[in-house]
Amino acid sequence: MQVTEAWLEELDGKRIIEHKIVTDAGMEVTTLNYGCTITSIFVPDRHGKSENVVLGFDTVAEYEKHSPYFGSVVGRHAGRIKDGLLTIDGETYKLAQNNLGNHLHGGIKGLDKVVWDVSVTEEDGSISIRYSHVSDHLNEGYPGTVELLVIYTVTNNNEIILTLEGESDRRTVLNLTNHTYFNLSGGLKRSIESHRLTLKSDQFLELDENLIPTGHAMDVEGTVFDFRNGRVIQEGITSEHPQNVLAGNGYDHPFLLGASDGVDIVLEDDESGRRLSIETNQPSVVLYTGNALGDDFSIRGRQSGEYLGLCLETQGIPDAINHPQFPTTLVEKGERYKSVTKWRFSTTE
Ligand code: FUC
Repeated sequence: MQVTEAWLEELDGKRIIEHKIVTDAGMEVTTLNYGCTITSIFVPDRHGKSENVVLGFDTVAEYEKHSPYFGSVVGRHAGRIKDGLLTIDGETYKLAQNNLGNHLHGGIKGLDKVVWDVSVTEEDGSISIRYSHVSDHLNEGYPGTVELLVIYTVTNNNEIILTLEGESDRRTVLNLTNHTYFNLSGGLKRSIESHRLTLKSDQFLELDENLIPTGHAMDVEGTVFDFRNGRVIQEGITSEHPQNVLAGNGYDHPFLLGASDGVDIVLEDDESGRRLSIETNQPSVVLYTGNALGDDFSIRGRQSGEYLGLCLETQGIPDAINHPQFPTTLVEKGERYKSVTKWRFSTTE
């Protein structure tokens, strides 16, 4: 395995640094310290042909201008928080309102737009890129000075282990995720509509018209939200289920995950034979099928557009602060927040 480093332009007085890791098994992962962004992942198809399977740009300027969180870490709180209001211990904090009067993905300058400090560690059979950043008290409105650490560990087994950690000097909320858009066809040859998803989830969260959880967990049984035995994404895009229609014809929903020890999520593209298996310690995954992906820019020479990529955002519950029946995203002073998700790429017969 090997890692190379390239120094790009400066932003906010800090150097933007790109890392590229190449594994012995033929995987190549490129990242930036701007937003802890994964800009490309090359993995072989069933014939051994290596191609990029995520949405990303070649320049930082394009990330600043167009990116709907392509490959980046989002936070401090992923998803929407109603009216941008966060009440903790009787005190209400006004978060940045960057989505129809609500708060989304950490605000106007969320963690996806920060230039993080970076270091590299090499172990036996893996290389880790470690990003650190201190988010100040009341940054984007959030209480607490929070020390954040994001580690991407790339292994010789074609895995990427994403470890997202934080510690605050006062009670606050934390809910980080990585917002990669996958497209396993390779080099964006096709949309994700024919991808097959298997998800160990009995319930998804109903959304209101602003895509905020209403508080109702709905049973997947008998609906196109039932991915327990695998389902092609297309079925949810053409579905007349009011929740698919409301999400912009597709999925933009949190699915509750059980406490399973093994693989929770499998995404497959039959034509290329590529498979992505995901394990996580998080209580939910937001499945977003790129319903609102703009078509007014291009992605490495390919015009962007709806359903070109699909996100599997393993995380705590969006708007959890307003729904005490769901697992909390509150963290205590000095408590270590730690989210771990493993992506493993392989091929089918
Ligand atoms: C996802 C969705 C949102 C939004 C954004 C870019 O996580 O939940 O609806 O469009 O990403």
